[in-house]
Amino acid sequence: MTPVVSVFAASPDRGRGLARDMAVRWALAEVGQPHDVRPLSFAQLKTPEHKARQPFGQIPSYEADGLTLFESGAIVLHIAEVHGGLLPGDGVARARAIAWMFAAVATLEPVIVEREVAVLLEGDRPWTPQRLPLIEARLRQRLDDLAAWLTGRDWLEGEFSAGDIMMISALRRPAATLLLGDYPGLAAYVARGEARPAFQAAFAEQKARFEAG
Ligand code: GTB
Repeated sequence: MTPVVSVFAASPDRGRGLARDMAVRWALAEVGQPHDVRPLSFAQLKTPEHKARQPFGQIPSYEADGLTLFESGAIVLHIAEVHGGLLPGDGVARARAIAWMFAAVATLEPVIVEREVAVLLEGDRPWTPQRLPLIEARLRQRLDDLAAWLTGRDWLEGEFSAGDIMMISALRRPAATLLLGDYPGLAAYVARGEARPAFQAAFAEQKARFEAG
C-alpha cells in the first residue's frame, strides 16, 4: 500500500517545507518510497476522524499496511526500520543514530519552539522583551554544543541517517535559521542535507502542492 501522509491543505509556511510533514516526506524520498497525501484544513484537523489518526489533531499522520502512526519522529523511525538505509545495521551504531533522533525532538526542538511561541503567540505580552534573551541564550547553548559535535563531521554519526533528517528539520525552523549566520558549521550541515536529491524531491513536491492550491 502506498503510504498516506496527512499535510496542511494550505500550509502557513507557503511551500517552504517547514511543517513537520517535511521530515516524513524527506525520509520516504530517501528510501525511494512514493506516498500520497491527505490534505486537511485546520478545521478538519480537529475532527474526531482525524484525532483517531493523530490524537492531538495535528499533522503529520501516516497510514500504511494497517498501521496508523503519529509523531513525525516515530514515523521517520518506522520508515527507517521498514525500508533500511536510514539507520545502520550494527546495533551500537543504530542506537547512536536513534539517540540523535531523540536529541533533535527532545533537546533541540523544544528550545526552538519556545522561541517561536514567544515571538508569534506572546510577542505583545509585557514580559516578552525580558524573556526573549533568556530563551535565545538557551538556544545558543544548544547550538554551540551541536556545532562542537559536528566539527570535523559531515553527519551526526558517520553515515547520513534518520538522526540527520530530524536534526536538520529542527534546524530549518526559522527560530534556529535566524541564528545560523553565527554558526557556519551548522549552516553548512543544513545545506548538505538540503542538497541531497531526496530532500530536493520532497521539497519540490510539497512546494508544487502548495502552489497548486
Ligand atoms: N510532535 C508533533 C510531531 O512531531 O509530529 C508535532 C506536530 C505539529 O506540531 N504539527 C503542527 C500542527 O499540526 C504542524 S508542524 N499544527 C496545527 C495545530 O496544532 O492545530 C508546526 C509548524 C507549523 C507551521 C509552520 N510554518 O508555517 O512555518 C512550521 C511548523
